[in-house]
Amino acid sequence: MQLKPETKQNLSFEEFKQEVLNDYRIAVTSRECSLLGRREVLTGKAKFGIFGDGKEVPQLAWAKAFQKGDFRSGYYRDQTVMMALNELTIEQFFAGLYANTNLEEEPMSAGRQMGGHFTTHFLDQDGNWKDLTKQVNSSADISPTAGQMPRLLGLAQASKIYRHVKGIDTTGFSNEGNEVAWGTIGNASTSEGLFFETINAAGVLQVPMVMSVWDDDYGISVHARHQTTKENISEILKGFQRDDNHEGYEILTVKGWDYPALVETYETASKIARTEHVPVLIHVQQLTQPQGHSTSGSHERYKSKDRLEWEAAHDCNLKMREWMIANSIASDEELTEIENTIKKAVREGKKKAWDSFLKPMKAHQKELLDILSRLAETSENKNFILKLKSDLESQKEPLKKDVIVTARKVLRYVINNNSAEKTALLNWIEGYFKDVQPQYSSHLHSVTNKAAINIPEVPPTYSDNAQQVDGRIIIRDNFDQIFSKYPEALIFGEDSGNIGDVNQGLEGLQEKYGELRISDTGIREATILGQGIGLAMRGLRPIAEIQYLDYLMYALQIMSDDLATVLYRTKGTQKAPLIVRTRGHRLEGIWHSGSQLGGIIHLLRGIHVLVPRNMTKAAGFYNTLLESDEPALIIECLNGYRLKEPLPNNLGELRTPIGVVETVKTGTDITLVSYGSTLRIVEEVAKELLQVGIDAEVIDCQSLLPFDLNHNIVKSVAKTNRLLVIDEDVPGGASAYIMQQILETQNAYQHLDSKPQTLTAKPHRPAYGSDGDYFSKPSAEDIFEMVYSIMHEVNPEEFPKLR
Ligand SMILES: Cc1ncc(C[n+]2csc(CCOP(=O)(O)OP(=O)(O)O)c2C)c(N)n1
Ligand SMILES: [Mg+2]
Repeated sequence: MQLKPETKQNLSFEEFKQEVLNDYRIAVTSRECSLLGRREVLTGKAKFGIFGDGKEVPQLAWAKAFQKGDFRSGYYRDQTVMMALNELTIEQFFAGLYANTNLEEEPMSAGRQMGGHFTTHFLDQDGNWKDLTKQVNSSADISPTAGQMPRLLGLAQASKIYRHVKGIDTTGFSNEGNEVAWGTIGNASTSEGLFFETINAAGVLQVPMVMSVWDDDYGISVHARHQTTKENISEILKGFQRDDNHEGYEILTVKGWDYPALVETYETASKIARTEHVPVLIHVQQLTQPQGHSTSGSHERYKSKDRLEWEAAHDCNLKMREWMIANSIASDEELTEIENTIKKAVREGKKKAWDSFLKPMKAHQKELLDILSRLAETSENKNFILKLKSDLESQKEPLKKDVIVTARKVLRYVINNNSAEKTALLNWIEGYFKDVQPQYSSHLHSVTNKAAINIPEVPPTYSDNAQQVDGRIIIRDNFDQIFSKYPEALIFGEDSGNIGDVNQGLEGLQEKYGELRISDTGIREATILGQGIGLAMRGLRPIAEIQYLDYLMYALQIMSDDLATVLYRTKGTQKAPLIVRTRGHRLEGIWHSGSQLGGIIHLLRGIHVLVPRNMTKAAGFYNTLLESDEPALIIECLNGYRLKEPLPNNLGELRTPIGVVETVKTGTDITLVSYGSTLRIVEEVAKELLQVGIDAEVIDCQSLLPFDLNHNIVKSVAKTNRLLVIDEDVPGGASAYIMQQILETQNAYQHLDSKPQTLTAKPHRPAYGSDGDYFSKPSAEDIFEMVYSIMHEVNPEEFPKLR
């Protein structure tokens, strides 16, 4: 190893020495946290621990290259860089381990994520953007390995957009696109498709992304020979290396215990990515995992004696220590003293974090004990109550759950008691839930005035002689308005750029707004989604286009694990108001149909799911969402682009409200509820039903998540006393959810005179072709006959049996 990295030669030796010593202090602090962290789990104070031991030294080098305004998207080994960037203290490290729900004490997720998930705050307490150029930024981690990769692509691409797209106000978001997006991944997780998809996409897009692979030869117990061809990720990625004739990557390799080489490597990577906007891959080799993978097991079970010995000798902190002594930066005694001081500081920090964690529980415990003392005196079950009280009192380290369990159990002993003391207990329980439940359940959606449900409706308006046009014209002209009104809006997807999407809803817009704003992407749904998340996290307004609803499945994991949880898992300190555009429903075949909606709505809680029945409604949803700060999925009707609609004269302005149903036909006999393309069939059937004397009310859900916030459907059922939900999803899919909302949330069961029913597709995907469709999905005749049979049951004389 050389003594000093080149770049540091302008420092005096004394300054250099102090910087190295300071780095070593961080490495030792981080290691000590890992060691004590493991013990906290094994003694039961924390549930699970996964730490950054063995990965400390490369992160010291990374932190030096990390500048204000940069972004991180990494994984659970990155505690050292967070400490080196002053974004993680000892107390905060332990607060995360204990799941402290106080955001000030546990700023990573307020206890919502297990330790090892690192976040900085992009938003202030009111949900407004902070100045991201003046702070270091860490996008909140997620647990699925490689799940950090798609978002990383968007974080990097934002720099490119900010550097090259004119007209965007970059204040607080970018300094001429000079920001690097830093990614980390474990060697084994590079086996995931998301890794390769992201690497390829970043090479195509040429974005300032620096990707570090922490390579310790293992993924839990599985050795590299089962993970990676040639057991070497940088070797097999060599084809991505740029050369004189081709753009590509800069690929660097470095040993994870070689401090000066690491510092130099990270400096080089930063410079290339930052100035040239070229992606860089740093393969950090020969790392170790001193305590094994996590608190769930021990690595002695799967590592050989030789390997364990090699790891002990190549521990990066140890190698750094040896190098410091060899180069007279510090003596063994000096370093031992530093280590001892740090050990003490970590122990103290840990204790402080535990005390703070327990403080609210102890206060609640005391409150309840006082209430129970008084209550016991008024109750004939005094002894039972006192027993529960003394059990609670004996708990020296109670959890929130322990306290409320006692309160709720006591309640059962005072059922017939009407005293003021019982009222005090009831009030206390209510207050407790009011206080504690939001600590676990808030921020699934925005709590700002920009929440989508707060954006007021603007109905479409029409001139007297409004033209009837193809639906695609309405969506196209509305997008034109959007891109001229919002310079920070951009759309990208397969075929979205040059030809203006497969249905020409973006026709001509690339020419008008440029290739960076209206762009084609590779066929890579997960990273299209990730691009959107990263761009949205950096203040842009992306619309990620997934060509067809069926192919959303490739992106569904990222939508579910990442996008849907951003606001929740950060307790409102980060957001990604991404709009996902797709099209589907009612196409004739196993694919291009809407059979997955039940799955989608259940996997995407946290994202609005909107199912407009025509393009005017869809246009209005885009306009609403661009005024809001929330993510949403809009599913346009694939068979709606060529259907005629009257052309509104307020495109760009009209807004469809979120969570509001529309009654498209009033009626008195039965309420028919549907959405999307199927709704058109229901509307037709409603006309046919009139011919046999059945007057159905038809309601379009429009928005599945959120669902009928005004509870209008129950008002309809109160009038008709009958309910049929029609859906092209499988039985028990979205229709079951709709039914649950109507019967349970809206209490419609009280008004029913007939059995509430669903009419859905067959349990299989629809077969190909018009006949396949007819025999797979609810047809007009199916709907007619089902409504008729319900009415036959009510009044067989007026409606004799049909078949
Ligand atoms: C998608 C997914 N599959 C499996 C896991 C369980 N898991 C957690 S960490 C891990 C091994 C990761 O190894 P590597 O990427 O080399 O990182 P290291 O822990 O070695 O730093 C596995 C399989 C997961 N978190 N996510
Ligand atoms: Mg590994």
